[in-house]
Amino acid sequence: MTAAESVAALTPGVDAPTWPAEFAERYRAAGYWRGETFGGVLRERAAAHPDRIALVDPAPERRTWTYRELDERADRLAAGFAARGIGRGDRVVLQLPNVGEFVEVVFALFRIGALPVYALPAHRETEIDYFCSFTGAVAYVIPDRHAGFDHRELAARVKERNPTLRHVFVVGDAGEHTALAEVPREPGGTPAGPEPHELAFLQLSGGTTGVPKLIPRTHDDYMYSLWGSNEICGVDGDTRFLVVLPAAHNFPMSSPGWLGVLYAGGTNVLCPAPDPETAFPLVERERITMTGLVPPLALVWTEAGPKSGHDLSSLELVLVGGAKYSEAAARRLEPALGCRLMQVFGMAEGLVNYTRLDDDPVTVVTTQGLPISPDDEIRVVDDAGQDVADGGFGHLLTRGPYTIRGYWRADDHNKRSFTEDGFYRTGDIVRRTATGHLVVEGRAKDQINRGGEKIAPEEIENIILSHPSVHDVSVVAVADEYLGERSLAYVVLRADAEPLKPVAVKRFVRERGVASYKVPDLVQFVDAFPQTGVGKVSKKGLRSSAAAPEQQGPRPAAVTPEQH
Ligand code: AMP
Ligand code: DBH
Repeated sequence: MTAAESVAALTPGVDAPTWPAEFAERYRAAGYWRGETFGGVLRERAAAHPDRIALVDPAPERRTWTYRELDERADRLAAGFAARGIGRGDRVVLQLPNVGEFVEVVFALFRIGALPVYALPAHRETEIDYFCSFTGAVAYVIPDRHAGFDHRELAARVKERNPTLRHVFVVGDAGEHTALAEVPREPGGTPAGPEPHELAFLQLSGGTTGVPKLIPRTHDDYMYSLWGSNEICGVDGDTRFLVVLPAAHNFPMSSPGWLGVLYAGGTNVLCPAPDPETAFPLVERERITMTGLVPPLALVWTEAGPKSGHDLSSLELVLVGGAKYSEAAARRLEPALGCRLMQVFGMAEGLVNYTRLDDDPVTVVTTQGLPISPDDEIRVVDDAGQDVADGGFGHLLTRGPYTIRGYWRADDHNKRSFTEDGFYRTGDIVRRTATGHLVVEGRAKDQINRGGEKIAPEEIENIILSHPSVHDVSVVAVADEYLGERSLAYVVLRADAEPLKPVAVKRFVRERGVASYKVPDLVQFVDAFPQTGVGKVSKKGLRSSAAAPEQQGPRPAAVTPEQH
């Protein structure tokens, strides 16, 4: 890839549709797009309050970064990356757990205008290979080992297959690769950074298709989602935020997330694991004021809070989102943790809704909130695309100052996921209350929401279909008391195939190298699927006939719009 091609990749409109000029002008005029870049914001905060603590990485020994240190380290690492030939518009797949280096690397890349591609720690060879090849990534950043998995071996295999991938940087023991700590860190010499309207990074979508979609976010638009969130959540320089969920997820990054907290000059504490045994001592010791959880975790925290013996009294606000939070569970959180609850319904594509601190308690436990911006356009439409009256169920479409107009290099898919006039088809079925609050009632998209982790059934179906004994497969959601939903694979074996055990199907998926949350929770062998008129597998039929045997779990989730 030439330098000119790389820089083109930064430019909105080149690899993905962007906001038409009249919208961009309107968003600037309204003050939403402030003309800031992430690299510039960190520089300003470091000048304004150099000695405040920006980051705490508590394990294995407590390390802290002041704003000045983070700024300087990002600068030096940027110079080091540049010296190794990483430049503007280059893609860098970043797969780190919640460690200080995550933030350092991200800001170093922001400084040189290279684009982080945010992989999750759980991703494995299939996903990483795809991110590297699809984006033409020049570098891949990993931990040496994490959660019992050696990322260096995977990286070596991925590098072999991807000629664009020139560098593997390792946090820790580098093995055959390059230690991040050894990247030259002479001060200065960073090339000109990106413009505010240019791309900042590629975020991942949970997706509905065989391969994940990449979400191009600009400095201008993402920054608005941060400071807009900060205003709603009351984030300021005194906020002490615990990053409990994987830092690469859009929710803990931006709603208001660790980036929002850095924008406001507060302190982030990086939590190495989300369980109460790890998190509660940190809440106590670091005087945490705010955090964000997915519903299953919120349940665990709610159970554990009152009996933990830890002093959680510093906690002021817990945000819960990523999947539907039941009213019953939501009611229990505030008394159990002694703090306020805010529900958040967001998406990496853009739109984020929050209940408000001055909402009445019933609204907080029964709705998923209001959009950040007065210029978030919300439509709730029926199957024919006609607006439904407030209170009625419909498909949520949205357009606004921080919602993308198209995925990255996905022209065909974009035609389906966006309307001609640029509304994103969220795939969510919602109801809008008289106050404008949205209630998530279901889903029209073919996706499984496993406690906030999104699974595209098609991706897993394709893997199972490649098993020599499998004739056909359909992966669907079933209700789960703890996770909300989990995954069930209906498998039709070939007539001449030896019988298979469910565990063999699960092992097959795991061995193909995908994130473990995508491995089907349940496998059921069937003779045939219900057919639709056109002879295609009917997922609706499957869900309603889902005779999951007792040992395999409860009846299927009422998640499809057809069931309302
Ligand atoms: P993604 O597009 O992968 O970022 O995932 C965003 C999706 O997660 C949304 O479109 C919803 O389907 C789901 N989601 C996020 N927050 C909530 C919530 N609070 N309640 C219900 N669903 C949610
Ligand atoms: O699920 C999500 O993707 C999500 C949830 C809450 C999100 O992206 C967000 C807030 O910003």
